[in-house]
Amino acid sequence: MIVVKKVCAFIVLCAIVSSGCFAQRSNQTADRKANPETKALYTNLKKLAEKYTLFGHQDDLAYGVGWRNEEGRSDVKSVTGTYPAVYGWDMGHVELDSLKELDGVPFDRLRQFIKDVYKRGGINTISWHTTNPIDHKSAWDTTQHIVTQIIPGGAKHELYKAYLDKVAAFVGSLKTDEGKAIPIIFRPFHEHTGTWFWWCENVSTVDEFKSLWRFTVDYLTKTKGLHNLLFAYSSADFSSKEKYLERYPGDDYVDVLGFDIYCFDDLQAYQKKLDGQLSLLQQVAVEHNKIPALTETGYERVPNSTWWTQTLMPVLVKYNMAYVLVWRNDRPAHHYAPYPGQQSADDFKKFYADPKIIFEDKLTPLSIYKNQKL
Ligand code: BMA
Repeated sequence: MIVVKKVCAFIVLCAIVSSGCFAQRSNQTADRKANPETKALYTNLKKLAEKYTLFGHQDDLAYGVGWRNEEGRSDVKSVTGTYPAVYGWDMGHVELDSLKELDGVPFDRLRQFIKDVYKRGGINTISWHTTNPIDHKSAWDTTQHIVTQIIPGGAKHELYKAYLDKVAAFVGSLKTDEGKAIPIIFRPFHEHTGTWFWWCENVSTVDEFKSLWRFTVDYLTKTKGLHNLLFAYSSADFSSKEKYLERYPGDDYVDVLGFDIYCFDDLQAYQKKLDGQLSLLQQVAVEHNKIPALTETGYERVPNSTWWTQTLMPVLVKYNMAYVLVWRNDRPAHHYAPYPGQQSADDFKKFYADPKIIFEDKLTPLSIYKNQKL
């Protein structure tokens, strides 16, 4: 009798565990078939985030203030002596078969930059300021409801598939000389809680957005067979966990959680908003077992000489963000990282030297694409 009772108790316990009561949120990549390097990146980035934050810069190798396309040059390196750990790129206009992405970087160069970064043990993340597949107007054109027409069941769905075919062809071409697919953190449909892109919340419903996201992930991984992608869900402003998760397509479709936020002249207002949102993001990331990151930030022209250590750092240091990425250095009036002589350059060197922050010199020895104990 006692044996029967014990067996029954064991069966009940198994049922509870398998029903998910005690089950931990999945610790796997959204693409279960991701290649070993991509899985290692996922695991290692999550581990590193417990202690460190990697520094990232958009288009770092392609151009800077006063220069364009000079082999090996980087404004970040010119100031600190080393490259960023994370490199942001954009593939807007790949969908148009254009030779250059939307900010003028030739796709052939972009491919080479991504290869160089990977070889040095750095991390590549790609956003997609895509035109819309219906009339090819810019990402910022919100004059019609596009999403409802291009998701599965929509009249223009095939046009969206044709766009994704171009994305898949480019991503599929990101390989090492030995033919290994290079891991990429893909960050589509960013800032969706804003109102300025055709995929934003003012021009798509919650369900339409989720359908667009899920279709995109499934098409790239299952139909096109790409297994080198981690997927980053990154919003603009939000004021609660519920709001942040409103358009969340689900744990099986996302690897990195982030948001984009910019600093304007009221530094304290920026700090307050950043602090509040990072706190919410961190809670959501823990609850969903995902990698948290500050996917875009910065202060245009960095017109404050201690912005890095006195404005950004005091807030950043409170949280476990895997990386923080500042936007591109296009011209004197539009840049987010310093260059030699720029007024925040000395302060940026102090930020670089902070033990919590990792640039490429400290990342390379960690071999983040290898499955190992960090
Ligand atoms: C914006 C600006 C634009 C650019 C776009 C996409 O923030 O930098 O000049 O075209 O990002 O990179």
